[in-house]
Amino acid sequence: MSEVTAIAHPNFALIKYWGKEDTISNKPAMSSISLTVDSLISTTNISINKGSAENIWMLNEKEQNDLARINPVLKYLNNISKNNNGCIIKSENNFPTSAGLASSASGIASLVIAYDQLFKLDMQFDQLVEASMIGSGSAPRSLLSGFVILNVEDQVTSQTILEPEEWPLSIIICITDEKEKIISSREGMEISRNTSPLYQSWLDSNKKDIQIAKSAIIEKNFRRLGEVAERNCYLMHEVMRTSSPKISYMTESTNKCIKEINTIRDDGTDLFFTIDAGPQVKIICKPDDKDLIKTNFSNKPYVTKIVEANIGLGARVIYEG
Ligand code: 2P0
Repeated sequence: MSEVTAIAHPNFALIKYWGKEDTISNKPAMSSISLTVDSLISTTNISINKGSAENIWMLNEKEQNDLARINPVLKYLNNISKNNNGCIIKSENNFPTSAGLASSASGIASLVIAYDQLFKLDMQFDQLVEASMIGSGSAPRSLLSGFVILNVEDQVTSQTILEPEEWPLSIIICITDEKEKIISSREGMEISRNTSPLYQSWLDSNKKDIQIAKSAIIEKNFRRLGEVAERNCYLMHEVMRTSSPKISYMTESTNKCIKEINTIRDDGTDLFFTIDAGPQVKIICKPDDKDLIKTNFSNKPYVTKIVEANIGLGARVIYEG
């Protein structure tokens, strides 16, 4: 086999990871719960750079000079496969990269799955988790389908709580700005850990939020899940805001979306939102309500694009040649 292509979807955290326990293994300091998002796709093709130890990484058809994100992952994987050659990696996203849409999670998860297949490693799931975590702390969640928990107490484990068809909710993404973020999540997390006076209480609140969200998902309690997800999201953005220097990924457009969501909710429709390291607003709703919500946002000048999604599957190989 000379090449393998794998795909993975980004995931949106409902209970978020913001802060690392260890910057080398990249282990998150807190557990997280996410949804895998089907219509956004990262595709990664991998082949061996025969006769050279150099890794080459093309992202959206542009050769990357900075391989700091993928080299440690490849080093970990080469150790298992005993490969001494470099790899040629071609990744593409069908959605904006580095704009708060979790492209690094899906990019890394697809890379790890493609590598495993190219070298026929048949890695244990725990090793896939460890390898992808080195590249992005949220990437292990993109290995799996549905509602996913990444538990970091003791050993890091990742598991699907419910499969997509067990609770088929809809996701509406309001894109407000496609520009790449100025402060990467990686830098931002370290700034927050070192400077935010709220960081300790953010850490302390994680266990409870995980418990509430996990049981709300198991019981399919939409309102309870929405309440804890919004509270958790607000607290993460407060941690960012109280960091020094201040980190703000939310913009005026983001706030206008939140206001509109609150109006729709006051009018009797169940929905909730989450926002990550970027200004885009992700709305979670029941499938019957998605058209009404889309119509509400379709004529808003502060929303540049609306993307619809369902809850998706985990990372998988799509081509071997
Ligand atoms: C999350 N984010 O739980 C949180 C919420 C952004 C806000 O995980 O440094 O690309 O590579 O581990 O995983 C985005 O950060 O960061 C992220 P690294 P990652 O989804």
